[in-house]
Amino acid sequence: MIPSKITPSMMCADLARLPETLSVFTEEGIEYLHIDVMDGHFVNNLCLGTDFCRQMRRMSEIPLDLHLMIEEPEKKLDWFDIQPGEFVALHVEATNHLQRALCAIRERGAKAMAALCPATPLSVLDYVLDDLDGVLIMTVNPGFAGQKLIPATLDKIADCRRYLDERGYGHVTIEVDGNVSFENAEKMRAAGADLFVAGTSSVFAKDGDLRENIAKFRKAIR
Ligand code: S6P
Ligand code: MG
Repeated sequence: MIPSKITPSMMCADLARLPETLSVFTEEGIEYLHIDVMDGHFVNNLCLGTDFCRQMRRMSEIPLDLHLMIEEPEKKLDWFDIQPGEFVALHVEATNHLQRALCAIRERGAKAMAALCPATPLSVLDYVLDDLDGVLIMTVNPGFAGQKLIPATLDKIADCRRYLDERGYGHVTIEVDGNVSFENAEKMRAAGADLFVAGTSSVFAKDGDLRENIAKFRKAIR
């Protein structure tokens, strides 16, 4: 089993307390920072952009985990100054050139990830398995934080782990994103996920302390 890792969703962070939040993340060994980029076309929302990515790289040494919810991402990769070691996920529904786009991410030294909306079948990955470092399974429809888990996506995580293992791609990361609450995270780990997007339903939950939430989340995904 691939070791579990946390990637807090920075669109859920309190920007007024960002330096403090990032110091806690470094001290607690948070592995990635999840950056949601939305263009108002692929999803009905606008969110975080190129300047925010630049700022995050200046403020923290934690590598970025870019989630591009934008149309034709293959034409915009240069905008993001992608760094070696970062994860970059693009939606298979947003490009006609998935294979080429994944290769372009790897050419920059980053890890290429295909993101799938809840209704998108795993078979879209059949002919790009050699070009993938990760699969991002959306467990809500993309666009907004604070939504409810779509229950069928729990089966999809397990199906994805089996699909990868059976084909000899057990090393490929499965990231899960959307209502990854303490309770859901445990089920997602059992289903085979290894990279967990932590948002308003876990690490950034209003009624908890940040460090305590991280400790509780780590326990859930052990
Ligand atoms: C949603 C976005 C996500 C959210 C995250 C929020 O389109 O891709 O990364 O920020 O799901 O977490 P939560 O716990 O509020 O669902
Ligand atoms: Mg996301």
